[in-house]
Amino acid sequence: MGTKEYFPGIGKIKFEGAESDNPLSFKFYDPEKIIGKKKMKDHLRFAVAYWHSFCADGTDPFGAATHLHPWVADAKNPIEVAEHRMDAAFEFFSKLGVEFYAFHDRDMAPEGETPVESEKILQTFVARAKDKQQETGVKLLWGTANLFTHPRFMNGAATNPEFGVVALAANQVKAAIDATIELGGLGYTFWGGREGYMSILNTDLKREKEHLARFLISARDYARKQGFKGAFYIEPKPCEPTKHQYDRDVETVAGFLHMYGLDQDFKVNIEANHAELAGHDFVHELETAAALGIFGSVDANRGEPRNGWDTDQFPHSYYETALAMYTVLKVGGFTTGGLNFDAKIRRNSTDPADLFIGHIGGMDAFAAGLEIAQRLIEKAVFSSFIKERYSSFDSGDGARFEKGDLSFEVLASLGTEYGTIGIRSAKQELLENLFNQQLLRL
Ligand code: XLS
Ligand code: CA
Ligand code: CA
Repeated sequence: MGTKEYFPGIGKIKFEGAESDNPLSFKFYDPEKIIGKKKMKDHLRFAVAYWHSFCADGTDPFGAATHLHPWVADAKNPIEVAEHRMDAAFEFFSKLGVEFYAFHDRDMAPEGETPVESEKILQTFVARAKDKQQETGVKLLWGTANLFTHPRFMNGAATNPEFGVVALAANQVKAAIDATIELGGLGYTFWGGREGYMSILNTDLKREKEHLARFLISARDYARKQGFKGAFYIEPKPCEPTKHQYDRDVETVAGFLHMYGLDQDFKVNIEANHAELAGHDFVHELETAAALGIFGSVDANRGEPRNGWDTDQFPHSYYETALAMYTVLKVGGFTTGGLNFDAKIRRNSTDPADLFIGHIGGMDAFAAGLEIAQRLIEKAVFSSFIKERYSSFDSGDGARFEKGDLSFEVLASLGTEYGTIGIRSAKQELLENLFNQQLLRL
């Protein structure tokens, strides 16, 4: 199986260190290096996104495909394209040296004429992927269903105003859950593709949100019944393709999960670009998820701050990756989750090597971020400052307040005793300088 080589002339990518001039080598990602108590690769748990790397072809609203993939060119029909694509994908995962990948059902298997036929095709490709996983040791981080490309989903999937579409969406999700279980997936993701609306004039918002909850509850129950032990993720995004997406951001999703009793099974898959679209820092979304106990996995990419859309570029800011990894370390690291490169090379990056180079840059950025974050933890650069900043709650009335032992009247009466208080520097500039001091010590 898979005799043809799709990335000829490119071998296994190795760590060569920061001084190397070889663009096809890692400068900072040294998988076996121990950081704290774990190997770098076990902290970072990198995954490649099947859709951007092997299905996207550079098409944009203004122009035709620029990425003329050999796995498309050398195939006679859509099934053969999908077979060759899978060969190319696993060759790429192995050469890059990632441990995981993530996929939508339709990335891997073309849709058939009927739902029954589509499921059969998917099962064939799942069997093939299972062999490939065994052959290469690459594992599935999470699976998902594409509920946004087909025209039937133009008004949403679980939130579609037509019941028949909701049922078809369930049919597809059931097959994708079965596929994820069969492939030993550690997670199953729900990104609310078109779960949202464009105009309130044609939308019953309350009913749609209730339908979304009902759909997720029954999908969860089904998956658990089938023995799925992994995590369910909701991936927040504020807009695009709809104007108002229901899963706006981490805080919104947390409220929704609590309201419907889904918070034990569901966590969030946080995408950097989506955080930016929501007007948040990536690290704000990570910290919020950590604080609310729903930190799950990460879609590692970046947006373009001067564009208002989801550009899905490869991450490259060490500042951002260091901040992100700092939160990941503080929360105790990934369990089922990892860093999935939901990122695509630019339309005008057309060399086969560019796909490697994009991933290498992202992996190096997170490896460097991890090293910086570990140093911030070891040196307790911020934690000691923050501990001291809140120390008035550690004992006395402050501690009684935290425990809920003070009535509001008592709390208010205590206020009279404090007089003028509160002018204490928050030292932001100092802390920013300390951050930069560690950042440049790679
Ligand atoms: C789109 C999303 C999507 C999910 C998986 O904006 O990022 O790719 O990650 O459906
Ligand atoms: Ca994503
Ligand atoms: Ca995205």
